[in-house]
Amino acid sequence: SAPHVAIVGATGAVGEEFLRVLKQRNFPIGKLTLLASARSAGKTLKFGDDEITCEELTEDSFKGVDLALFSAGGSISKKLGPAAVDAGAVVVDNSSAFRMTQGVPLVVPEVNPGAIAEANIGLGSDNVAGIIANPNCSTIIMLVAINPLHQAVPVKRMIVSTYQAASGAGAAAMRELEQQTREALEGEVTTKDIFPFQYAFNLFSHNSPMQPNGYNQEELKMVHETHKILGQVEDADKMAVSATCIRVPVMRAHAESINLTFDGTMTEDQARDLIAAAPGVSLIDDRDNNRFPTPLDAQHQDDCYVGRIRRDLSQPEGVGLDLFVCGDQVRKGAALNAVQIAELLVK
Ligand code: 2RA
Repeated sequence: SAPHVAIVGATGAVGEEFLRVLKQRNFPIGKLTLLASARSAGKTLKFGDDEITCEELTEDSFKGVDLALFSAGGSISKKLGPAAVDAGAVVVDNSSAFRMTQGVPLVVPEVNPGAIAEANIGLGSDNVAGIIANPNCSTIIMLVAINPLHQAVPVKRMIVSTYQAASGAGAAAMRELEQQTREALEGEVTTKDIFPFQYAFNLFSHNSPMQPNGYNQEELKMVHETHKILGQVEDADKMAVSATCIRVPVMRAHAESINLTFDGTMTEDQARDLIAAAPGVSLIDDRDNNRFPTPLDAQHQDDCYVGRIRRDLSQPEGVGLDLFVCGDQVRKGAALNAVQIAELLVK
């Protein structure tokens, strides 16, 4: 029978995208429970033609739940993810709480779907309940674009610069960007509640905590999550990855510039053909018209869009490649990826 699905953090940007994606993809649902904070409990949300009332999230919210999609922040996942598993639910967690935990699969369905079966997590009688972690949005968008190439010719070094949307910092950051843009056009920016400096007509180093080594947490997530998702455990096998993450005044789609060094030969034509044939990515790579991916092309879309594929002239022929990718941070970067994981469980 169709699973009893619970959404934790139902009223957030990702929570609402879960509902849109589940409906659009006709995900089989026997019963749907929406869970939110005490402040948001009682709100009703649309699910297709139905209106569903959010219940207050508690330890006891998971009785009878088969599948729980979490997107309510790391502390809620840490506190209640295990309680959901104890109640027999499979948890797909969008927070960073368990991503690097040994035994918790970290999954991009186009890249490493097998990690779920390896953990024997599933909804069947011979499966176990457990937590499956959804990777960080910037990692998902990067890997869905480069994986087709890496599977053909191993990537040994990847340098990525990101241009990350406001949605990654939450709905309040999106509202602040809009408000500040108005204020800037009127001559004076006064609203600075989310970030301590102007966001409108500006860009800045990603707002995640800075580490002693000079990288911020967002950048280190892209490094470490890449290794786990690609199954690179031994240091000698690990792709050399360096990231610079920047927040830019864009609403909900991330953009990333990626430079690759291959352990073998990868021409730009081979790369273009591999990406054109790969799931989850589409090409916008029109040099004649200088037409390449933009965040507005990618927002609200399932696919990530790849362009600017070109030989890296600073490296020997066939060894280095540059490309540019845009992907919706709320959709493929969070809700869609999690629902695609859930689809693997009900297959
Ligand atoms: C960001 N990756 O864009 C994060 C989303 N939690 O800030």
